[in-house]
Amino acid sequence: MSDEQQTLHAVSEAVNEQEHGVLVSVEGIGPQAQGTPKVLVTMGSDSDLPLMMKAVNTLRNEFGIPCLVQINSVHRDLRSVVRHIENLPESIQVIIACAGGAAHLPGNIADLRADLPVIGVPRDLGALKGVDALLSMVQMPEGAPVAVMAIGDAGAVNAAIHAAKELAIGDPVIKERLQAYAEKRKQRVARQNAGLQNTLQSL
Ligand code: AIR
Repeated sequence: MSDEQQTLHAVSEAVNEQEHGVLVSVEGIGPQAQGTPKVLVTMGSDSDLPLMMKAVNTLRNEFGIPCLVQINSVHRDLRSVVRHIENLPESIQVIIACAGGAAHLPGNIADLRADLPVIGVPRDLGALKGVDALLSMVQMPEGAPVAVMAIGDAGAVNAAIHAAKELAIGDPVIKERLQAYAEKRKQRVARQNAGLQNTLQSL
């Protein structure tokens, strides 16, 4: 098993065992994790986990932000979603919610939690290429906004960055880490330009 598969397996096992979510931080998962969770990363099914680990790993590895991971399905167990979301730890300041298909989880959470920003990540389930999930999330009625990201991997990573930006408003350490992250992106372009002659010759 690769490191990525092992991490995924550990999160999946821990989520299945715990009703109220699993703490994940840069130190580890569940009992190994440290700190208080600032972000809830929730999704309709554990089949969304490979996608949402992109958000979890960006939060913990790039920004050092501990998060709570929890499965919530508004179409399979709506009552438990209401219970979970109404009783989140006080430390949670931002919610990232992913679902595929008729993806009503972020919108429902936006209604349940008028006090917290909700970021939606649409998952591509195949049949409609994720456009179904995107439109389910984005067309919220006035008054309950969901900040919807791109479909798929870019959306999951961007959800974590967006959450970090929201937390950075009151946290200078996260602000610095965001600057460092942006610097790495600039360096990537510089590297591409530095090797451009060779790249052109190889095509
Ligand atoms: N889903 C689960 N409950 C409500 C929704 N929209 C979504 C999950 C997942 C998809 O249904 O978020 O993306 C398929 O789930 P599963 O468990 O069949 O793999």
